[in-house]
Amino acid sequence: MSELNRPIDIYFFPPSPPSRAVLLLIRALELKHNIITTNPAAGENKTSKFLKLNPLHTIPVINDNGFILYDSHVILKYLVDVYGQDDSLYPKDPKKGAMVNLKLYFSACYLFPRFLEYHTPTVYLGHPPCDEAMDKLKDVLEHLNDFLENQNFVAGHELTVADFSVVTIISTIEAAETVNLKAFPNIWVWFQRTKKALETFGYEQINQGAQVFGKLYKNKLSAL
Ligand SMILES: N[C@@H](CCC(=O)N[C@@H](CS)C(=O)NCC(=O)O)C(=O)O
Repeated sequence: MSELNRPIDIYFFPPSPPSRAVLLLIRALELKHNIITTNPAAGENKTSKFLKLNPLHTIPVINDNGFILYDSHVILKYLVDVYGQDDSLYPKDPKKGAMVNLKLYFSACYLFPRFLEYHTPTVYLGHPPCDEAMDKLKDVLEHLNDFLENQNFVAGHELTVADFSVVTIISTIEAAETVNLKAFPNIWVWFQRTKKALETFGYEQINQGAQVFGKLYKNKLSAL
C-alpha cells in the first residue's frame, strides 16, 4: 500500500514493455493501484492532461499520492526504495546497486531503442523490416547473451528490477517472432527462469500485452 494509503495510479498500455515492467513490480510489491489505460496510438498520451504529467508523452507514468514519475527504469528503483520489504530487487549496497543500474541503462539505452527501431516502422508506418535494424537488434542480444554467461539473472545471481525491464522486451520479441531466441542460449535459459520467478506476480496475465504487440506486428508484416 502507498504511503498515504491511497492507490498508486499507473498510466499503462498492455503492449508497452516498459508499462508491463512497472505493473509487474507493483504486483510483486503488492501495492494498491489503479490502472489508467492510455493508448499512445489513439493519442491518449498527447492530451493536455497527460502532458502535464509527462511532457515527454511516454507511458508508463505513476502518480503516487501526488508524486508524479515517468520513465520505467526510474519508477522501478523508486518503488523498491519506497515500498520494498527488503532491498533484494534493488540492493542498497552501492556496488550491487550499480550493477543493477548498468543493466537498467543497458535496457533503456540499447535494448529498448533497438527493439523500437526494428519494429515500429512496420507497426506504425507499414514499412518493410530493415536489415540494418535487425543487425543492430541481434548485436544487442549478443551482448545480453554474453552478460548472462555464468549468472542466473541480468544483474547477477539474484532477480532484480533489471530482469523486470528486460523480460518484458524479450517476451515481446518472442511473441513477434522477429528473432529465434533459442539462437541465444543464455538468454533462452534466463528467459525460462525469469518467467518462473515472476509467475507468482501475475506474469502470464500482465504479459498478455506481448502477444497483442506480436499479433499486431505479424499482421502488419503479412499485409506488406
Ligand atoms: N524510457 C521510457 C520509454 C517509454 C516509451 O517509449 N513508451 C512508449 C510505449 S512502449 C510510448 O509511450 N510512446 C509514445 C511516445 O513516445 O509518444 C520508459 O522506460 O518509460
